[in-house]
Amino acid sequence: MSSSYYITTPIYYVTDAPHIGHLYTTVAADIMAHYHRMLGKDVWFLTGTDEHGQKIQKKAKETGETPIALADRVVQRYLEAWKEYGIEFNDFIRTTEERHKKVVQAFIKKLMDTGDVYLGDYEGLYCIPCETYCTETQATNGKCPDCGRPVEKLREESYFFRMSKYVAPLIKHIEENPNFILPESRKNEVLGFLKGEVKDISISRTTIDWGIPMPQDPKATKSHKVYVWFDALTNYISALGPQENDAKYSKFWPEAIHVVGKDILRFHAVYWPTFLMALGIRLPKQIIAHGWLTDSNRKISKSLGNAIDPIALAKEVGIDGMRFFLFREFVFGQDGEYTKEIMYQRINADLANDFGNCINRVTNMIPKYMGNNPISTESYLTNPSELKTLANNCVPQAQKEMLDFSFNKALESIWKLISGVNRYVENNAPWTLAKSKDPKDKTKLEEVLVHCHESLRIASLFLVPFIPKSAKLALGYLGTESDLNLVAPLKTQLVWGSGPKAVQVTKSAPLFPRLEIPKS
Ligand code: ME8
Repeated sequence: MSSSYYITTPIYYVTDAPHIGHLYTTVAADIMAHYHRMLGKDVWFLTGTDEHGQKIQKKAKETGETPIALADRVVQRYLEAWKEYGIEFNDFIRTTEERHKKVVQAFIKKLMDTGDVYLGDYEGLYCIPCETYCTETQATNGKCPDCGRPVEKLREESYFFRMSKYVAPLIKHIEENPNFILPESRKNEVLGFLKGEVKDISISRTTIDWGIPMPQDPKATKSHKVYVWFDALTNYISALGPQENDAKYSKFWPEAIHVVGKDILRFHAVYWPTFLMALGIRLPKQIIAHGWLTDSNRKISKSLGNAIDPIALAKEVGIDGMRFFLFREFVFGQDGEYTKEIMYQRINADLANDFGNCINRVTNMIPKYMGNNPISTESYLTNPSELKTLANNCVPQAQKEMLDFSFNKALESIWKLISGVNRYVENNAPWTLAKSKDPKDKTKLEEVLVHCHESLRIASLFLVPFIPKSAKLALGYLGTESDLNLVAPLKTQLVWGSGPKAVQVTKSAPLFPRLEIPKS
């Protein structure tokens, strides 16, 4: 297994501030980056913004700004939101940066030299007021799908990318690498598309000014800008600085995992791999497509007017509450209906009641029944118990589920252990054992508490990537924050009995106050 790990999010349009959908993808990548850092991998986590093209140019016109002023303003909103949510990216790329533009131009130049990008005429249905092309199916009754005005047949000079040439090799790659596109259902969608009629695509635009210029070409009669998707997708490589930093590029590029929403899967699973094949660059390792967060079964998005501000949500239910809810409630590959009620219920039930209460109970009982000095755990942990059996089953299971991006299942597995602790406390009633004069009961009491403590150490450590602030606080109360120094990789530290031999436990403050569900 490689020791490097490279994970990316889509680069988001700077037309508007981020919403809960952008947060979802970014936190997913952050969890995976955090988790793999804890596993001892050398991680590179990239996010950023997509700043060229028609959408940005149009929006800037509406707001009365220059496109770059708009980008500079909106990018701050992304940076603020990611800071608030504790997103630990290694790099943030903006497509207006020089380091990016020069790679895009070098790539296009190479494809022009090999003949995979060629000059031709583009013919399509065009809406003049919106300055966009649309397909026959989009233009119902010859009307623009956006503004409803009549579209016209237009022909213009354009550069094309010879995508058709790479369809067969891409199908072969997808079939030979079953994990290249996940989940399976999305992979089949991509294969279905590839097995239909795939044409060469237009790779330049003459209708926009706000874009990266195509390289000089005496054959061209107009000034062309690079198609925004070619520009945007290249970020995953330009950010690694392939020309200046070969070591970084060689180390991380072969490990690339792109996390994307299902809306942009075709660009990542068809366009990008065919561009790379034409450039003679190896393909990314994996493309993971997740579903949409919906509101009344409609995709949550700025353009539909149902966007939800992540910073306002953090104020309401807390950063960790939000991070947890998004990945416990929804199945990563599928759409999920977002409602406030479900969010409040989930956070209250799992974090306030189960996890928070459990930490509170155990860190309260240990000083109460075993005294305020550090307690020694070693002698008790070799004995069997139902918690030990549970931990030995659930924790490896959760680790397996993480590798498949099955966040909800991994959390469910860890919750089996947490609920197990609550049940074990009830069944063994430490408060009754504490009243007994029998020395055997005293030993039993200590063993029960130490086994609860060990289960919570393991659960809290596993939860660090999901709910970093609260899980670290929990480890602090349990007296095992030294686990966070990761002297051994996470996998080893998650093994029963691998924690510190003596721990100083302190009674915890409530980790998650119960939330009052607002009346709507
Ligand atoms: O498409 N549910 O940028 P974008 C879940 N610039 N995820 C959602 C979502 C929702 N309701 N809404 C948005 C672009 N997303 C291009 C990408 S990459 C080379 C260029 C997330 O600002 C999801 O990850 O429209 C989706 O793919 C992305 O935001 C689209 O962001």
